[in-house]
Amino acid sequence: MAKSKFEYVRNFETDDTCLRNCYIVVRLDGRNFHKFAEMHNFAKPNDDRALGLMTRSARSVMEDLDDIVIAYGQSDEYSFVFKRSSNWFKRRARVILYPSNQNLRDYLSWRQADCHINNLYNTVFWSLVQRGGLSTVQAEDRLKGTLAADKNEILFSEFNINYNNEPLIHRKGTSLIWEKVDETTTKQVRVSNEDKEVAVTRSRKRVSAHHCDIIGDQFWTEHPDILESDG
Ligand code: DGT
Ligand code: MG
Ligand code: MG
Ligand code: MG
Ligand code: MG
Repeated sequence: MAKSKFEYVRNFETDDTCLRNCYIVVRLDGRNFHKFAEMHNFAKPNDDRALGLMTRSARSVMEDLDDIVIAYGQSDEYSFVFKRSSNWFKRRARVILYPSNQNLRDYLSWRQADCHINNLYNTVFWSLVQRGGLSTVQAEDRLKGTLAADKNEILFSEFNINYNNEPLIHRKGTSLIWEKVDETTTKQVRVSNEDKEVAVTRSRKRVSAHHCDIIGDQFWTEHPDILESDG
């Protein structure tokens, strides 16, 4: 078949191949999620059913795309990090490139810091509204200009909440990574005319969810397989 006169539009695509050897990060953020959450009566500030659904969805994306080394989710967003050697969608752009491990960790740290700032604010805000009887406007006024320490203090002295004891999933978000697990199954084998059951152990990769700090070194030291070495 002759080439259509529209073929030429493909040339517009050729230039945007992402630089080789860079992690590719795609962050998906719910559009106008505020409205969606209202419409479906989400619990405030954190709706655990919605969080669970987000993580289930992200998990199936990750299980489908072997090239994703870590996925980080909080609020209405998930960031998917593709390994440096990934050739998915021919490395076509409209994404953000992070060439070094430090750059990539800084990106994820930025998202986790955002999670903390917002969740602390939301936790105090909705405590003031739901338990303190303030209107949303009054709660907003009350929190204007307050620092993290002030917010912790309001939570503690007025609502007996120690913010550090709030669920990790809300304070730290969710990191999905590949982890090796040993799976043991029994197998029927025939040995010298006898049926025998033998245990077979094989190593398998599985997506596991973590709600820990990813800003410090510990997480990265404990999971050295996520990042490839620089250089
Ligand atoms: P955008 O992203 O500019 O289209 O606008 P939004 O509305 O998606 O705003 P964004 O992404 O900056 O902030 C996320 C919104 O989603 C924020 O208004 C709080 C809401 N949200 C996220 N998680 C929950 C939840 O678990 N419960 C409730 N009630 N709201 C949530
Ligand atoms: Mg936004
Ligand atoms: Mg959004
Ligand atoms: Mg949330
Ligand atoms: Mg958002």
